[in-house]
Amino acid sequence: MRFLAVHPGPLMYTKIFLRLEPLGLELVAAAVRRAGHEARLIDLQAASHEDYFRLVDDWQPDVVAFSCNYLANVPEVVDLAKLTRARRPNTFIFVGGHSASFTAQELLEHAAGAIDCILKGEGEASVSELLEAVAHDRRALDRVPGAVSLDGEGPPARLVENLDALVPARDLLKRRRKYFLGTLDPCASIEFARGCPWDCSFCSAWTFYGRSYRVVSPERAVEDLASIREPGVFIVDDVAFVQSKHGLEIGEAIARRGIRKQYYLETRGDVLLRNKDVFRMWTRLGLSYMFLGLEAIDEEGLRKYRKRISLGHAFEALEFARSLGIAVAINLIADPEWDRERFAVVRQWCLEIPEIVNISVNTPYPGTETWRTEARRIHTRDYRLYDIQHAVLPTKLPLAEFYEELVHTQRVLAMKHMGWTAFRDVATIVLGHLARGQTNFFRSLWKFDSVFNPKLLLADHHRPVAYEMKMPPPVQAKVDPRQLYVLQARGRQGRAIDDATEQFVDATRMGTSE
Ligand code: B12
Ligand code: SF4
Repeated sequence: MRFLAVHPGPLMYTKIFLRLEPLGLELVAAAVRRAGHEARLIDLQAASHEDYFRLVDDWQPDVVAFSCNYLANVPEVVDLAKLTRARRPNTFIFVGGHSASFTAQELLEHAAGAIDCILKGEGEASVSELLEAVAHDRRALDRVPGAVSLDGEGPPARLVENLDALVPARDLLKRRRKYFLGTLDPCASIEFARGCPWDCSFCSAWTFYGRSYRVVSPERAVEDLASIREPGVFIVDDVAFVQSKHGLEIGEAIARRGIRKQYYLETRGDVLLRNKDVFRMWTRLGLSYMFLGLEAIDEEGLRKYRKRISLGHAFEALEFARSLGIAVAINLIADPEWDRERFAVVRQWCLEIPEIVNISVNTPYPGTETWRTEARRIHTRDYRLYDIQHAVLPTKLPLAEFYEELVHTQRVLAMKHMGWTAFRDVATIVLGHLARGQTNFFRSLWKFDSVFNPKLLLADHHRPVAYEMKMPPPVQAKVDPRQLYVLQARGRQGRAIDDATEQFVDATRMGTSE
């Protein structure tokens, strides 16, 4: 069968700071090819809707599969499915990915028949079985693990047993030069581990994977890395190098192979402090950017986000990251409760530190604990606003003023690293990019005001809403994590970490899940 994989368009952040390859979809497409089908992939972060429809008309796929990791992309995916159905009534259309897995039933209802099914969980695990049913017996759909259709639901989604068996179909992605992250231009993505052993209340990374944590073997990781042509590499792991042994072994294998790249990764402050040797080694190997999850700059804020890391430790982690001599970015979560004074304090603090500071807005998502425990009621059911750049909970300031403060703060912070000042600091790198025809980073330096604008953010709240999100269930004081999992939990056995690391995780997490 002809299988077309589609990644939806960019959200706000991707319009400026970075654009990354849809690794999950490349893995699904690879599984489809292994099962003997013909696969193509189009990424609407780097191609237009017209390009997509041209491809559908010319290539006439038997199956179209959308990736929906981001809740904010739901309306786009539903509309594309409906338009595709109108053009090709017999094409089988399905959706998978992170957010689709948590909102399967409502997605099917919005699509009113234009989406044949949702495949929950890890696509590689059961996509070939799904295609088998599509080709030979559509009634068998409800026997495919993770498949949900308007007619019913199959058995629970299955976990991929061995990550080493997976190879992303990177060759399917046209325009690879479009992918970049800051000065890493162009940049590819790689996965060294999957899942997260922590259980932060505002996050759905752990609930999706049933709090499991699996690793790619060092040999396999380095083989994959060696096949990447791009000089920049984004390590997509939720928390990089949870266990030092794994990070050191991959590092040693990279050194042995003489691979030279520049890397970006995201990790936690307490992991950084626990595994200093690993991060020092990776700095020698080419680690250039690190994103540290701190989330708040005061004890109260950190408690609220249930990071059991004391403020002293958070600053110590920042100090250590600084000492590595690499670019460090941190994220702060702005609460809709923030008033002008709180924004001013944050601005002041951020201006005093050299790091890149990213500010996102506290947003409860389906699949998280906060979705069920947040007592403040969401004031919009427009999926498009759930991109952590908009306020979906009631704001203390009038909404227009909240956005003015937010964007003013984001602008002050962004300007530390954008425009001519930033250009002067990295002129040699940028001139090198331009000489090779890579313009993504250079252009990003001047885009801030066209994308981040308080009037545009406010206007987004007044767009007609075609698809309304389902309301959260009645507020619960305590949530049983089993209600949240997409992939079933296997407890301790599902986490590929040693006992010392398991104890460290236990001491730094707040939840009581298995
Ligand atoms: C890497 C990453 C990014 C990257 C790359 C995204 C990309 N181009 O794909 C960058 C840095 C760009 C990014 C940005 C953002 N991200 Co992000 N990101 C992640 C992260 C850490 C890992 C995703 C990943 O690549 N995993 C590895 C691959 C192999 O897995 P995968 O993509 O999930 O795919 C698997 C399954 O989902 C499924 N699948 C996926 N697609 C399909 C399609 C079909 C048909 C099928 C059957 C299956 C299937 O099978 C795949 C293989 O197993 C996740 C957290 C997580 N662990 O999921 C957050 C996460 C997805 N991001 C999140 C958010 C909020 C954002 C931003 C909105 C943040 C911001 N600052 O604005 C932006 C939006 C970007 C945009 N779309 O324009 C949230 C999503 C919340 C939500 N419910 O919508 C997550 C869950 C993080 C979190 N803990 O809350 N992100
Ligand atoms: S450490 Fe917390 S925020 Fe980070 S991925 Fe894990 S559960 Fe999510």
